[in-house]
Amino acid sequence: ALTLKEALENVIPKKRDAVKKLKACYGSTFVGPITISSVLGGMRGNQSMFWQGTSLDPEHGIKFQGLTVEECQNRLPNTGIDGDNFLPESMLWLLMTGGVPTFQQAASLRKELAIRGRKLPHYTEKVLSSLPKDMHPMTQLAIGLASMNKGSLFATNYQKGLIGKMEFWKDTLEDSLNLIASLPLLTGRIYSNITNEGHPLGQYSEEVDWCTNICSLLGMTNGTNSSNTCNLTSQQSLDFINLMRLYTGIHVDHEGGNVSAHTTHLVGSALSDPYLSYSSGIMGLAGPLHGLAAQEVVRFLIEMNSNISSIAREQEIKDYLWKILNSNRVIPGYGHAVLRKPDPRFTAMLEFAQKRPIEFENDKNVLLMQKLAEIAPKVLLEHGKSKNPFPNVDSASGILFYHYGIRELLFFTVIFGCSRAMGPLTQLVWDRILGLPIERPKSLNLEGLEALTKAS
Ligand code: AMX
Repeated sequence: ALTLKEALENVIPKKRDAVKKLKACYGSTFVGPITISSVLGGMRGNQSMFWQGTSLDPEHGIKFQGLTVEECQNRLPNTGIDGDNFLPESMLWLLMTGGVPTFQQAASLRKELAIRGRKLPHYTEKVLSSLPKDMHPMTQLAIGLASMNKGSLFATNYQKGLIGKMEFWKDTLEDSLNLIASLPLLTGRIYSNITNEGHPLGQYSEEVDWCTNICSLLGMTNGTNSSNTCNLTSQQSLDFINLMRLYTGIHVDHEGGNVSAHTTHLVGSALSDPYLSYSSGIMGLAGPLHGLAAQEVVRFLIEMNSNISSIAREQEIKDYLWKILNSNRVIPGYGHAVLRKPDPRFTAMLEFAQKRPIEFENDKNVLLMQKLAEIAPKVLLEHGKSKNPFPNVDSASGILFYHYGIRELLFFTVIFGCSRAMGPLTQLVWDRILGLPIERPKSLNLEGLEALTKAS
């Protein structure tokens, strides 16, 4: 079977030619207007980034190399033995090469990552063990990743002047795969820092997939470690692993303009290596307007449950939602800047719960999450402000993790960060393949903008 690198090498010449032709023949074609609202409004609607792996369709949601979430679920390989969800490793292959991997290709990438990720560099271990255990887990992740820049092949070889520009992608790919592979150990290390005085909660194995290692190192699988504090049955552990595969498989990327993806791309455009670039992306993911929404939803559901007498009382739920809206607050987990339909990633997470009715029958937070998906859109429609009254992905994800025992709400975003590495780092490899330049938009001051109004 071809390795990921070989499969990538096969598609590079065609893509390089296409980009060269586009630049040479159509370089002056207009992509769209840029308005003052866009300049002052977070560059909304401003089509000015090149991003290959995913695109966001207002009707169908995110598409991964043209495939919807549902198509990915039907077509991307899983382990073949213990799960109904595709492997994020399969998704990485799809993003990187543009093609669906065979079962063997997915299995070989799974193995390759498991081997690459078996050890954290000693200096990273040292840095992580020195951090206060109450330090924000995303700060710990960003520090851990940035420290790994010391071992970056790209940075080392670039400094030695050993590589030509068109070859930069090879070390960028090496670093990116090493970074992605290191995330189970990094994540486990951070979770043990915040919950277990830094003592390991589980063991790493080269024989299992990336998500099984993440779950094991979070202490969520049975029998892997004597200090394991997890109370899950083996079926629950397996379900949790599949939840992890589902979650990390569909959060990999959401076009290029979101803060974590854009930051990685921007920092990477200065030829910073993948560790520094993605560490910066993680800093952005830590923002409350970006990666923290899932945690807001968990708080919201718990609070609502303590304020209503029963989930069966629809009117009470409606009244509660109206109280929030009337006090000018938003209903977390609903609405979207681009999507105009229920988020298919939400639907996938909801189906995960629906397939396991007995598991969730007594979890009033998960039941409320499901009930809200019926009620909240009606209320938001009546309210009439939100352009999209439907649930987004964050409506369901956090509360499912919470159900299985991940109670440290700030930690959810670290799991998000594991997943999100795949999309932006794929793009970084492609940035190098295509030799994209440093990003440098022109900025304008107030007087500059005012001058434009006189000209028009
Ligand atoms: N509850 C109440 N009001 C809402 C709403 C919601 N869930 N979603 C949008 N609105 C309101 C907006 O606040 C805005 O009101 P305003 O005119 O008084 O400012 C109006 O509806 C129009 O907003 P919009 O164009 O539909 O949305 P947007 O593109 O400005 O913002 C988003 C999108 C996600 C920030 C917004 O829907 C929101 O705040 N949702 C709740 C928080 C949330 O779920 N965040 C996670 C988003 C998923 C993600 O990207 N990670």
